Amino acid sequence: MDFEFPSTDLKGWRLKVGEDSHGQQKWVYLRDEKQREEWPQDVTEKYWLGLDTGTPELPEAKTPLEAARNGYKFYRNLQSHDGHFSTEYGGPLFLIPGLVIAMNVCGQKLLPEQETELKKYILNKRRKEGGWGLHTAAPPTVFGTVMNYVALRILGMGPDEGPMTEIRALIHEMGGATGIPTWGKVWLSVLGVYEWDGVGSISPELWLLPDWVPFAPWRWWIHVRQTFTPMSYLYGSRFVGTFTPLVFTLRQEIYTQPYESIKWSAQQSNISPYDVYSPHHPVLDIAHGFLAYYEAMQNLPGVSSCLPLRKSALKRVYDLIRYEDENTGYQTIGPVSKAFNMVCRYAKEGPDSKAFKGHLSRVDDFLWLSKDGLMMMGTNGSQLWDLSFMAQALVETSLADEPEFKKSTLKMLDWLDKAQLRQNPKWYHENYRHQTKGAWAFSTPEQSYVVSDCVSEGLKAVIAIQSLPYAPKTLDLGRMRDAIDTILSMQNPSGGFASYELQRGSTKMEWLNAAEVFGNIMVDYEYPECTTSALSALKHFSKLDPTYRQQDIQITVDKAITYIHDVQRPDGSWYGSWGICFTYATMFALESLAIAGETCANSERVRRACKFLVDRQMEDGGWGETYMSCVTMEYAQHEQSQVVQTAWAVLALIYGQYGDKSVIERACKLIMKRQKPDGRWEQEDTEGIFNKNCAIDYPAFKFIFCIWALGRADKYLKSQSQ
Ligand code: LAN
Repeated sequence: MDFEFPSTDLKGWRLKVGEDSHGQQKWVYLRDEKQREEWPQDVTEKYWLGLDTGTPELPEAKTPLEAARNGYKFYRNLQSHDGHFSTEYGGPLFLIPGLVIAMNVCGQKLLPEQETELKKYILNKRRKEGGWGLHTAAPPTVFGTVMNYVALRILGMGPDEGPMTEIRALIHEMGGATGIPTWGKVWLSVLGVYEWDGVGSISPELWLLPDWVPFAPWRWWIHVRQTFTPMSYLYGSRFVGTFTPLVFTLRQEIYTQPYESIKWSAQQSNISPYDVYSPHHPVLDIAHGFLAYYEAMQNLPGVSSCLPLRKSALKRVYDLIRYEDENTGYQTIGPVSKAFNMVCRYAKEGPDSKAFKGHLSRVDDFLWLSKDGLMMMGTNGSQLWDLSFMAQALVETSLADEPEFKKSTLKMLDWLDKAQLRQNPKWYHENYRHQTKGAWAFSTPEQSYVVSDCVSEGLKAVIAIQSLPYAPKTLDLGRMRDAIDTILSMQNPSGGFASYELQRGSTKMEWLNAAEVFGNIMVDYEYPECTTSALSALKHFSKLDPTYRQQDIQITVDKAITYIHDVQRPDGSWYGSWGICFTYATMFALESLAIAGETCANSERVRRACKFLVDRQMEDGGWGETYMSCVTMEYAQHEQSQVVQTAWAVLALIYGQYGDKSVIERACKLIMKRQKPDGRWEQEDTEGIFNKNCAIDYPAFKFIFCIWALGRADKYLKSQSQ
């Protein structure tokens, strides 16, 4: 019998924007026909649900600028009433299971419609090989397959319903769940289907180390420490949810041998070869070996709760969890810590506590309904990031000068105004946070984290819009100076900028990387992308206000350019850590060099970079890289050109003032050919990456960068031919 995917009536879904906080996005389901009539679906909702948007056909574009205009005519339909562009942000496949397990152990249920759509999403993203990988573009792993199988079971799928038997067979074929990577071990232990003894020590005592210790956790990359912190609480207190019948059944389903016969202590370093990207460093295994003795003491009944060190470590860790929750309005920095923190608050304070309820109130922020079902996003949206680029693109292409787009442009400024962080976080010192005064976060202000490139692109967007004669000067120089202070505070001695903070420790801390599926996660490394955003923001600002911290800005910019020079690869490219991959980073780096006055005409570096790109232009005029470039650090050719990467290459070549205009013309033709009659571009392959190994989608990029590249190319091609 054929199995039918579960689904709800998509006509019942609406997107609520800004209900609880600025920029918030939340999908709600209207069961009642009358409510649906009173609140009809708009184009944004229809678009993201894959329904007919009814958007009109536009006059055929004859020039790149006309195509850019058509593109924005379509894209502005997706602008919300508050000014931002609501967008899905999916890709990673380990997020939903974390949330589903967390809700389950806390005795909570999502709405039935949400559960149905979550199941649909998981099933839709199942690969032809039969399971799930780390992200939607990757082949199955034990982590992806076991976690999603467990999620489906909790969401109500029977053990033999639809494809479940097949999936279980694949799990067994891959060796069963014993070899699941550490983060999976932790989630399964919380649920009660793995034993904490099988998890290498996640010692909360590390948070008792004095700050001067070279590997103390406050020095770790923020995402790792904010994930480690609640994990260490759950590990240190050996938290396990209620033993329901499902727990006992799952214990029999996901292993290749009886649960009771598994030797758990031997599993600590058992990580499935299907999953490993960063194998444990011997230092980590040795540390785990020592800590195992200490942990054995904690485990002795009656002894564990009397040990003062563990007690004070747990108290310390719980305080840090509370600070993080309160700083972020219970969003936390991201979806992984969100689910873990929620369980910690439940474990300590119970289901009726203010803290736990606060967490529940911010679950929907991470859930996005797509045409494939309900997903958990990489963050609570990408509001600031998408909007900042779009604003700059509109201004640089001169589309912002056109009367029909003025209102939309002003709405963006209004959004930016309300999204700027006006002060440092409440628990600034206590939670080891970087200053945030004057900054913008990647998503919403409530999330509250500065990112070096988000504050920079946010500021650039404000400067761009406020340069328009019709725009009010909503952000005065004082507020921009706050942003500048924060940007200046984020430069590392090498001249490069990292993501959220300064680099706080040695790269040797990578030896402690216990998340086997990601690379380069322990340290906040410097990135050419972030560095470019920062240095360009400083430059744009200094034109506006040449007196403010003039010398600091100049020194910072010079050092940043030196860093960009230093990390250029011999083949002329730059490696990208947040977008795919060499094309993405090379676009940023060439923007930096253009600011330094370096172009093909006078710079061998720029010529080398342009040659790198031009050598990779495909037959059809486009560019295409797969995420494997990020994984292997070698250019991986996509079999099909991608409009987003083609747009990045066009922008890069324009920054470099590349002379052969036929290269850019052919690229524009390709982007125009792929445009639909209503101005949209279809979604192609994934655009983003993090931690070297996990792809993440930026679906707004196909609009933003195509419009930007076409509009700029139009000007560039004209100026060249004169
Ligand atoms: C992001 C998304 C945005 C991204 C850019 C601004 C593009 C980048 O230039 C700097 C780093 C940043 C902010 C970034 C860092 C890591 C994030 C938050 C993500 C890729 C989105 C999801 C990812 C996060 C770590 C996912 C949760 C998984 C864990 C490993 C904790």
